[in-house]
Amino acid sequence: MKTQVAIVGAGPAGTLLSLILKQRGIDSVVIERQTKDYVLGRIRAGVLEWTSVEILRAAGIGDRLDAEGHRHDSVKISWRAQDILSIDFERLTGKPMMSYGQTKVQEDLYAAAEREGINIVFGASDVEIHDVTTNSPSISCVVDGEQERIECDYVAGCDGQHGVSRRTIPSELKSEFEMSYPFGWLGILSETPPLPYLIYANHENGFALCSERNPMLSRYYVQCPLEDTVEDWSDDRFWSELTERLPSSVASELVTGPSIEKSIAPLRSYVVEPMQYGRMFLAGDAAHIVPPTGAKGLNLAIADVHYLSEAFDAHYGGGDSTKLDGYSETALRRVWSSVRFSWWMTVLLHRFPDQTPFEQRMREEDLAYLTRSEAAQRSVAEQYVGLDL
Ligand code: RFL
Ligand code: PHB
Repeated sequence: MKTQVAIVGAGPAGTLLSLILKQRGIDSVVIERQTKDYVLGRIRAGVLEWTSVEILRAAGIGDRLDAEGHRHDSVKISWRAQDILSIDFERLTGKPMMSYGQTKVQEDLYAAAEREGINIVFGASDVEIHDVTTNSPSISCVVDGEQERIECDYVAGCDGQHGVSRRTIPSELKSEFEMSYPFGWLGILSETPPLPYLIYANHENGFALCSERNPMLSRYYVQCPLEDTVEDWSDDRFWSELTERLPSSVASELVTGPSIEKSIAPLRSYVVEPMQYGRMFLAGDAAHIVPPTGAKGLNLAIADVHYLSEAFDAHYGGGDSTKLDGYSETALRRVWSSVRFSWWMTVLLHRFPDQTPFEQRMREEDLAYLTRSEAAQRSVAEQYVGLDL
């Protein structure tokens, strides 16, 4: 096989890239390790920045998003199960954000890719990337027991946190920045009506978050020790812990029910620099991880794809490679800004096992300042809804 851009990974980053490239007349092949059903079954992000909504609309997949997504003008933060602060994005920034699950984004992307006749190869194993420092890179893999090779001009590494692309960059040519947090998030889905708003809670038992997927599907999270397993968390224990971490006025509105999904995710911040090596470019979780507290992971993946597709367009459409050469530098500016915001939200809202009473007071003072200062709220609001591209 021969193509212009070989894309490794058919998550949101890889599939969106192939779709935008197709619309600009650039040919690609996408190679995915998992099956389509497996990718669609992963329960992940739920919140889109307004910037992401606009990128998805421009890629022609805004119809269902506009019909089924739930616009939120504000988000709430509570602490000590008592104080509640509401940050009104629409008033402070003129932009809302959108609740629309990653599962639906992925379904929309696969449907559009199919309509456009994009070649996505699912179930590819032993994926290896070759010769990206030459003018003729290629990818080898095994599909249905057959060895395949894809020759290409460029490689886009969109293969997530555990992919092969990042490992292709020799260690002496990359710098890695990392922080692991000493807790995880236990998340559940339940077929119950969600609260009408998103609320993040800082409580002495730990962080909690109430979110949604649709009018009859709620998504909730509680901070838990890293060693915990889902077996440690019966539904009853989950609901009673969540209720305790919320102000009573909020808890009284909660509708509980059996969970239909339950999983634990560790929290981590990670960035690799640069995001390019020879003719290979990294996008999304392949290059960076953020803890989910800032709701930034999927949005960053979408922003990377925006920059990368613009760069390929300038190269193939106008013979100008300046944007391709500068891709890493451009993408990393937004990456570091989101990494900082996600780290700050995580530190502000979680209980660290070894934190001192002084550190807790600092968090509460941050929250009190946010309550009093519109300037501080505007700063949080503009980062949450997403800075301009
Ligand atoms: P993905 O989605 O991991 O897709 C990468 C794809 O590459 C495939 N792959 C390979 N393919 C071929 N060969 C190989 N060797 C391969 N290795 C891997 C994988 O099978 C996969 O299909 O990365 P991508 O596209 O960069 O997208 C990133 C997002 O998925 C991620 O950042 C978000 O889900 C993070 N996230 C959130 N982001 C938000 O913007 N808002 C949120 O509200 C939000 N909440 C969350 C989250 C992530 C969570 N978890 C589970 C980590 C909540 C949670 C709990
Ligand atoms: C979600 O709905 O899954 C969600 C919402 C906000 C976050 C993280 C996850 O910060």
